Parts: sequence; structure tokens; C-alpha cells
Amino acid sequence: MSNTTLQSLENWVKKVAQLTAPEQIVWCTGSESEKKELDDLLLSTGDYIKLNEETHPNCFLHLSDPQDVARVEHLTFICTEEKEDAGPNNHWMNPQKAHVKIDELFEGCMQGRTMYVIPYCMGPIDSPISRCGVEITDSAYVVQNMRLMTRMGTPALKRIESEGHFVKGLHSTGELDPDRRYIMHFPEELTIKSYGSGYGGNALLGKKCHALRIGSYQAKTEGWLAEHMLILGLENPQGETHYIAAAFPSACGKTNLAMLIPPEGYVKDGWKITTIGDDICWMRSGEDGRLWAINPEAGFFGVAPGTAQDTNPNALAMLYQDTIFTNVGLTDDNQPWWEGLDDRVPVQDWKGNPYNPENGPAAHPNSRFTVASKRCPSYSPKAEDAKGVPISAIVFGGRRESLVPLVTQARNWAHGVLMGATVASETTAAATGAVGVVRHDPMAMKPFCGYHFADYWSHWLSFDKKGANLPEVFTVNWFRKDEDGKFMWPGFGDNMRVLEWIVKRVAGRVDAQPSALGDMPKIEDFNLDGLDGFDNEDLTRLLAVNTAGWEDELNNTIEYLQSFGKRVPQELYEELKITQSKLE
Ligand code: SAT
Ligand code: MN
Repeated sequence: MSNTTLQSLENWVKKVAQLTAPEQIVWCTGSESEKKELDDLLLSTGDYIKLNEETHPNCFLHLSDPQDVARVEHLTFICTEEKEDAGPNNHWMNPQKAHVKIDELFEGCMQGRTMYVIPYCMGPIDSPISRCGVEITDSAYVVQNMRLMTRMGTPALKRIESEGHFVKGLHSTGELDPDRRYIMHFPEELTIKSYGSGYGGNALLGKKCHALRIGSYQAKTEGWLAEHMLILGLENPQGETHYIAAAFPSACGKTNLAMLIPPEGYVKDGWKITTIGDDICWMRSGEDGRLWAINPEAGFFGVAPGTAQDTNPNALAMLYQDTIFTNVGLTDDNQPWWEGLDDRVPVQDWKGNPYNPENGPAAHPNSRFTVASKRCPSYSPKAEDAKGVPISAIVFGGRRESLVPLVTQARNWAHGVLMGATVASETTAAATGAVGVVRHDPMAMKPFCGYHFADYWSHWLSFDKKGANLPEVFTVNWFRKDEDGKFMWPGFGDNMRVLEWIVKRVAGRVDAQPSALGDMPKIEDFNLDGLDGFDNEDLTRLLAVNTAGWEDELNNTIEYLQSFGKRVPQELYEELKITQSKLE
């Protein structure tokens, strides 16, 4: 009996089975009994540790190989026929060579193991913006994560069968040997091959591999945008909701911002934030000229350390049930624990050793939780809407301890694209390599854009056409520090103050003060009520433009843009010149 009516899918699964030689093949349906069976299996193999059933029902801890805890950008390749199409922003390999190289690793790698076939849909099953894929993996842990992060199983398979096409993703954890590890993308074949890692971004192929790298390529060819952005809804006391999409590099607080609870005064007045997504945003132009967005994911794969009652109560609330924790510590009564959670002392660290602060933190800095979106108290029913939500504002942010002001509004769309293209940010633990080094990270897509950045910027610029009613664009920076190295802005819930100004600008309710970099809040329009120890002078300092510093930054930016060669759209240089002349 065949498992699917789609011959191309049946054939591909057969071909993969011939290559990898699994002991058995399981087609995942997404059923509750399948979930239970795999939980039991993972417990029996030691891949899962059962957490305290009273405090954390149906929650599990997975400890990964200590050498496999983050994305590996140096082993991630975009394999296009023409090297130039991958661009200087990607590692490139010739597709034929890449297939040979990685297929050698896949050969016989599933002997004695089970091969799982996971049909999945990125986005609501009935949304025209959604796209489907099938991941083949030999990891039950990956199946359980995909179950939370995507709409997977029978409904996805039905959609794939009716559409007749899908993104192919092949994954094996292999030996988890960093020297036998590759994450390869073949955008022109809509194919992903990932070997040697079980970690999130490397192994849950629906996420960064499909929804961003392959997705950005699909988006360019089909005329939409696949972005590394959270989506939130901001409801004002009049009951109007504005949707904001915001791009930040990994581990810069996207999850916290997406689930923000406004300061007390705001809540009393009737302001409210709802969550559509915390990581990825797919947008396309609607008939009304606006950009309409969906969150292609169905769950959150968030950074655990720092998640606490005072930083993100919504996130904390969703983590007490039906959650997979990866690489966090454990308390003596088997509760998950990470730095910043509370002042209990854990007994076990993320390597499974007795906790000893001399050996470093209990939870790995990139330890994660995986949980269904529906468990989030602020999750918006609009996230399930096939139409998506209309985006009023796009926000670009990075982690910059100096120079970049709290908030700036772009002069126009092209200037906004320049703002996004020239974001730089300090690196974090989300990828292997040095932490805290400033690097350019355009639109927070440096590790995720599946093609030449210059073409990507041209694609962004192309949305400014007749009949378009585009979002306003802003740059923000929560991370500026003073001379003593202390953060100047309180961040977290108080970021609401910046969001309020943004939606008031969008609605035309406040004026702005012009600066060389773009429009900034007039001090009197910015709500500082109830913000202890922070006054107008502090705000003025946070909005200050350091002319000499910015001249350097812009020169550096020109050099950066030039490193992408002739394909860089002239419009970006023209916008940059305008900024330069305003600085003088
Ligand atoms: O590991 S993931 O790529 O899924 C998360 C992130 O780095 O943003
Ligand atoms: Mn991310």
C-alpha cells in the first residue's frame, strides 16, 4: 500500500531510504498516540528526562551533545548553479559537488534506525501565503519539535498532495561529529540536506532552512517577503489594532518583545499587546496595497536564560506544560532551571553534571524551550487567519552599545530599506563563534538570506510601486550603554513606550523632530509616565546623534555595501548620500 497519492513524494522517500538504509520508515500523522509513543521512546533511550509531573506536566528535558548547541554558520552552504547568485553573504558550493559530498555522509547512515517522514505546512493550512515541505529525519527529538513548531502530519500531507509540490528536507543526526556536519541548501531545487547536528536551527528544517533560506528564495521568485521578524498586534484604548513586524538578530529579545506586557499605566488605560509570532514573518501585498503577514510557525523555539517573571511573564506562563527544554539545568525536584529564572540553586547543569558554578552556567546560554504558540497567554487568534494581518510598521533593531539612537523613523521606503540593509549588531550565543563582536546583519538576515544580498535589497525596493500602501519603517536600539557600561534604556515592558510612539506616527497623531538619520520623537510626545529614575534628559541623550561617530559609521557602511559589488541598487547609495549631506 502506498503512503501517499503523490508519486513524486513516494519516489523521493524510496530514494532516500535506498541511500540511508533505515530499519523502518514511519510516516508521521501528527496524532496524539504518535506523540505519546515517541515521548516514551525518547524516555527509554535517555534522550528525554522526564520533568516534575506536578509542576511541569508533560514536559521533558533533552541534553544535546556539548558540541552541538547552536547554529553553525561556517558549515552552512547555499548551493546555486552560479556562485554569484549565492552572493558574498553566503558560503557557496557547486550543487553537484555538494550533493556528492553530503550523500557520502548519508550513505547507510540510518542503518538500525527509524526514518521519520514529516509532512508539514509553514503557516495556517488554509492560507494562500503558506508553503509546505516534507522533512525526512532519523531523530525522534526532531519529530517532537516539528510537531510543536509546525502544522504537521495528515492535514499537511493532504495540502501537499493537492498542490503537487513541496520543499524537500533530508536530515540525519549522523555521528554528531562537528567535522562531519553540513547544512546545505539548494534553492533552485527547493531542497535542504542537513547532516551531523540535532540542534534546532540545523535540524528543524521547517524553521531557518525552509522558512528563511529557501523561503527567501521562493519569496523573491514569487514576489513576496520571507523575513526574520516577530509580529505583534498593538491595541490602543480606542480598540484599534496595529500590527508591527520587527527584525532583530537571534537572541536579541524578539520573543520578549512579541509577548510584551505594557507598564501598569498603559494596561489601566486599555493598551494591550497580542502575539502573532516571535521569529519569522512571511508577507505579501494585498489587494489594498498593504503588506499582509503570517507567522509560518506554530510554536516558539525561544532562548531560556533570562526568561523570568519580570522580563517575560507571558513566556514563563506557557512553559509549565507540554514543553520541551533543551540544555537547561535541573533543580533537586526535577524542575527546569536557567540563569535569571529565580534564586534557587540547581543541582544539575546542561551537560548532565552536578552543578558547580566554577564550571560555568547551569543552562547553556543558547538553551531553548519549544512550546506550541497556543500555550502563550498573549497569542492572537488572528495568527490562525488565512488572510494574515496587515502590517502598519516595520522595525529594524540590533544590539549596539553606542551610536544608534533609541528610535528613528525612515524618510521613505527606500530610506527604510537602507536602514535595514545597514543594521549592525553585536553577535550572540545563538551561533557558534565569538560573542559581542559588532558585525553587519542586514534585516537580521545575515545567516538566513538564501541568495545575494544585493538582489535581496533590490527585491525589497521593488515593493515601492504604484498602488502600494507600504508600512512605515523604523530603527530601534534598546541596548545603548552609558560611560559606566550600564544600559541607558530599561527595555522589556518599557519598550511599549517606543511602540506607542511608532503607532502614533503611523496614525499621523504626532509630529516628529527631524534629524540627519530620520525622524525622532519630540520629547513632549514621548510617554515617560511612571518610569522611575528616567527623565527628559536621559531621553535626549538616547536620541542624540553623534556626528563624528556617524560619519565613520556611514563610511564603513559604504564599504560594506560596496563589498556586494555591482548588483547593489544605486538607490541605496543615493539615500546614503542624503543622510551624509544632512549630517554635515
Ligand atoms: O537555532 S535557531 O536558528 O532556530 C534560533 C535562532 O538562532 O534564531
Ligand atoms: Mn531567529
